[in-house]
Amino acid sequence: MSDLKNTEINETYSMYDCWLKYRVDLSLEFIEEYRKLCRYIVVYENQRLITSALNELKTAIRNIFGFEPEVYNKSIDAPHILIGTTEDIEEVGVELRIECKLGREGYIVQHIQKDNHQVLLIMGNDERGILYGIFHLIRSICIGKCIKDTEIIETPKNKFRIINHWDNISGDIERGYSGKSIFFENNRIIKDVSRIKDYARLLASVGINGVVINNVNVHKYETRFITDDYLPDIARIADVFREYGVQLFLSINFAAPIEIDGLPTADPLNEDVRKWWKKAVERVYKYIPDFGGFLVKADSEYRPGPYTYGRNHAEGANMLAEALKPFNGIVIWRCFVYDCQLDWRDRSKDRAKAAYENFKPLDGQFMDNVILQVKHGPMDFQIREPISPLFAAMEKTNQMMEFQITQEYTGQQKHLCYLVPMWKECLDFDIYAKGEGSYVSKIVDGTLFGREYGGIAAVSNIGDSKCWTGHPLAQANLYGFGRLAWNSELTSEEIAEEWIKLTFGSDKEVVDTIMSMLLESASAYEKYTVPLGIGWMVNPGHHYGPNVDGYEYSPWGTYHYADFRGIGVDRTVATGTGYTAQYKEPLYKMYESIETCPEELLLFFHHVPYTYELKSGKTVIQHIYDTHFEGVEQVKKMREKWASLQEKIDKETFELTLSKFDIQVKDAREWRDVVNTYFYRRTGIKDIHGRKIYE
Ligand code: GCV
Repeated sequence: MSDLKNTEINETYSMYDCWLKYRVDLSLEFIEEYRKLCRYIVVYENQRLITSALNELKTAIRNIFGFEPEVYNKSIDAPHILIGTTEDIEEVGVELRIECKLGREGYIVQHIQKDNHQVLLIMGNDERGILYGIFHLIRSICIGKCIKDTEIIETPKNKFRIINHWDNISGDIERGYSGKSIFFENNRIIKDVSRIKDYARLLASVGINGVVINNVNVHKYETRFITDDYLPDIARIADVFREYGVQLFLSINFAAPIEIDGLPTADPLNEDVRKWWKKAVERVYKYIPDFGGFLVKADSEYRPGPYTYGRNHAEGANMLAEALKPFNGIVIWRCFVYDCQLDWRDRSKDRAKAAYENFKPLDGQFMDNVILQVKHGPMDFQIREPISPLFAAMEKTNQMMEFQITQEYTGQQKHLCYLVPMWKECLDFDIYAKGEGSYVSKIVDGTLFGREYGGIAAVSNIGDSKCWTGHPLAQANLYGFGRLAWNSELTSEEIAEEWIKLTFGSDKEVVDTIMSMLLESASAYEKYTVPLGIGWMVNPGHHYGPNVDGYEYSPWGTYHYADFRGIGVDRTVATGTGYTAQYKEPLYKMYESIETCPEELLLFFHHVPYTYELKSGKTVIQHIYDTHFEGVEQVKKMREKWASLQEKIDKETFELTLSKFDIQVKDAREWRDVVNTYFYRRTGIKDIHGRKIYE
């Protein structure tokens, strides 16, 4: 990896390599077999991406076995690794053991006999497939899989697997907790791209194929990214990502025609505006021939959009889609559209209903190169939300999932919160769009509604911190996102195990300990923060730390309605905002009825008295007290577990992570005491266990 160029002193260098450390237990008996095969590589093609793939394989072999493999472009008389696309391999007449049909970006790794030699075949459907196949092989060796278990035929489930950066040209990152941007610095695009290259490798190694480098809130200078002022430098970044099969995308400002060229309007139906965008798009492709397309936040949190001109979101998106279509570019249009000037006194309004209300009526009106990007929940990346009902409502429209890797509401990378289980829950959720078995994963990958485009995007959690993610263990979320976007059928445990072994090695105690920490972390966070799906209760603005009424009287529509009698938002049709009706049956009835509503979402859907009895037999107030005490104890235990690994983890990583746990223990206590005290003062109801709750 390149030399580090950053100023942070407390971060850990060893974690810079993340999961590409090549830690292998060389005493494993099958290692010898790999060693023999790795001596020689045969590769027939020599295109750019294959070169990167080959370099990755050579680097891995060098690091793992300590020798430089010999590379040939013709058949050889010895065991070897054979690399090529389906076409190359057909040409040289290799017979596969299993008949297979690979999809776009797919690959096969198979152990075959050729001319009396053992050959390990890595065959990609295309060049990206080869790159992913090579990373699969490296991963398999490092996590201790024998050759037989390495064999695989895989095609990614999701066509688009994209990271969204909320980086600004100032170098600041909106909701970034890992230092400054690796793309921008002091209002300029960074000159030295070596760190970007390291990042591209990391992304490719987990199957990410797209990156949006700038914030969806597009400010003054970033609006000009699509002009000659910035495109030469942006093209340099695109070049770096291209080598790793990662397509570059840009967030755009819907009002760009006005802001850049002084047009009187940005009305999407105005002919001059449409021409303006066509020219802008042509310009972008002149610099970046494989440009991915635009990501758009419009009519959302004060950003401009089609509503200003009395147009709808389909009209806005289609204008851009038309301009991008001749170049095979796409528009990713965000559905995070809601009224952020609500009046808390008006109980009939419900922010949760907004995405569905804005987009459902437009189903079928979007061009086929538009994808709607929908946040997983109807609110905003809370630790517990129901799935957005919009996913089930847009049969004739391409849709993509939006997750948030950066931990805006989940501890801001000071707290350990492994998010993969939550993402899995979302993807595995049966939303009944077409009856039973309508899993969200099948909507976002396009298969349920037969859509061509689909995918998963997530907001990045990296910055120029030496370990990329501020908290070393937060790397697991970046790794996990990539793996899940590639294959949503992987389990949280499988992903965690891979990540731990690749990052810290295969020592059983290390693997078991970190695994248990990761897997309990999100539920611990939920316990000591916000109860039963109510969300928010954070300090306004920066969103860190407890403030139960922080947003209660604000215009943002994020209320809990706690009074001295009860708490929760009544979203039922019978007596509340009617949000439940946005779900298809049987979900509508399930959420509508307090008896069948899943308890972890009780306060999201219902307003209940504090004395309401849960299935556990506890009252809501006692549940709040108990979970907050438990959550703190869990965090203390996680800290102890980490401390027990002192001898087995490098000093810097160990100490940095321990310091994060110290913060987490302190913060969890604060959350416990603020939340419990708030409700104790509101209700006057004592904790049945008589624990200390402040007056
Ligand atoms: C980029 C939340 C965040 C904002 C973010 C917004 C969005 O409101 O707090 O920082 O803006 O979501 O997703 O557009």
